[in-house]
Amino acid sequence: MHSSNDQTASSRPLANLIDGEWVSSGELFQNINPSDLSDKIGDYALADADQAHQAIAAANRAFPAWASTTPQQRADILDAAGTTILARKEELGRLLAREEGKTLPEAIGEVVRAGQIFKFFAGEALRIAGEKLASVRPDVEIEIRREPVGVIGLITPWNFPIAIPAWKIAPALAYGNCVILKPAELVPGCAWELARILVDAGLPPGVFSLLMGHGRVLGEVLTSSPGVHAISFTGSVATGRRVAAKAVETGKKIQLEMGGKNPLVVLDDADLKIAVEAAANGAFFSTGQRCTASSRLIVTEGIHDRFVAALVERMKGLTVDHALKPGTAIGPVVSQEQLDQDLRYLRIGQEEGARLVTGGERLSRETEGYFLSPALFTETTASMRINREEIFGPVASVIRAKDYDEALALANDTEFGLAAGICTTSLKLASHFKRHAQAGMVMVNLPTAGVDYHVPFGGRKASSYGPREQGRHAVEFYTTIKTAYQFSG
Ligand code: TXE
Repeated sequence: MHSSNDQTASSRPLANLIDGEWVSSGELFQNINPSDLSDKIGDYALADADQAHQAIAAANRAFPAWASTTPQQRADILDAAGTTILARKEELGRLLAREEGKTLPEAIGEVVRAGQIFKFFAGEALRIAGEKLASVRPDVEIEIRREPVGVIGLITPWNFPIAIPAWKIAPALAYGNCVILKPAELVPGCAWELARILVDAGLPPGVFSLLMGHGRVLGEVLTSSPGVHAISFTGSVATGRRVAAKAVETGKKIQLEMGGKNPLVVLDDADLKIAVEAAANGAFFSTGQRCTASSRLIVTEGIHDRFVAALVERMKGLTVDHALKPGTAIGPVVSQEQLDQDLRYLRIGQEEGARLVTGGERLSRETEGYFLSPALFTETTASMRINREEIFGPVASVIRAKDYDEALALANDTEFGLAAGICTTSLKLASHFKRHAQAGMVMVNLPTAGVDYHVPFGGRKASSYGPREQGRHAVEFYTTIKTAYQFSG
């Protein structure tokens, strides 16, 4: 084992951060660019279970002092981290596009979002409010205050390699918690840079640790250790449920963000241009690898054929290529495994009787990568697997509805409930949909994907569990309430 304090981006392999030290282990894994399989981004050290236990112990040692820092000290560190992220947006955006495969403009946008999140929570650290109430007993006063939870394990997926870690780390630190981040195996690069930025911003040792490596090893330690007091997870439904079951055994607070099968309803009275743009963006941008992707396009009879024709036209104009190439609208699928999953669902859809009107082809480009043309199914029904299971690729299906009522019923006919959208010019139906869509987020004349950073994010049903993420509401998960009584008679 090698340990040093002068880890730089140019030295290899990139190490884990445990108790303020950059720690390498014998085992390494390679970070490969899905746009160009010959482009090796770097070697990263795989943390093992012992190192996970060390990080947990260090976080518990660091917690009392960190929890007692002033809001100003925490705000200054978060603000400094945000400033650095924003100043390095181009370079971090390139790294993100290289390791995950979203296009460079999308990647830079995600980096900017991460910077803004740190700045937002720098402000929130100064706004931790409580309540004061009179007691039902004479001369007794009651204070309701918020305190940090303790050590928080963060388990993140590959599809937003910097924004998701940011929106979990920033509130956790703002409210005085210590953090252990376990990023997804496929995207250690952005997480490593984020760790480096946080160290440079002045975080004391142990307050933040980075453990790169396998979920089944590190995730299991984080979810089962009594030294971790809360787990915030984003990923698949199956892993999320497993994490929750484990975490409950040791009484942890849990927050889960999982899949979606998000409907975008398009009504006869919709502005066709707006509807096509919302569908193309929501379903296919970021290669459809967003939990908020519009994967079910529910379209009423009167506009169905015009909408399908215009969307197919728009899809044909979307260039699929290397994520860093100017003009690329859709980058590669993230990995061979994910590509296999997308191709499997394309076959399933056809076997189920859906009509593949365009796309779904493996594409060759100048560089060898996981390129897939955006695919659209029509003549689909709500019961088909392609309309019930999360595909997580550039694949969408159109479901025909006879009117608004049927469209709303179809929109809600899913085990998921993350985002739901409607395209209409009717104020009455837009308002009705906002009230009756069974989802955590509702969009009118907008794609289901694409959300602001300063307001709550999350869903219902199988999509989410526990308090919301982001915005002021993040305080619910990252603090615990204390009710204090004082007699002053
Ligand atoms: O997800 P996992 P994967 C869906 C999407 C995708 C599929 C698989 O359909 O094709 O999930 O992706 C960690 N204990 N989504 O394999 O397994 C893991 O290391 C604790 C949708 O990437 O859920 C990673 O850090 N942790 C989703 C994180 O969990 C464990 C976004 C997520 O990995 C663990 C991502 C364990 N036993 C995938 N096993 C969305 N809708 O946003 C793994 N992990």
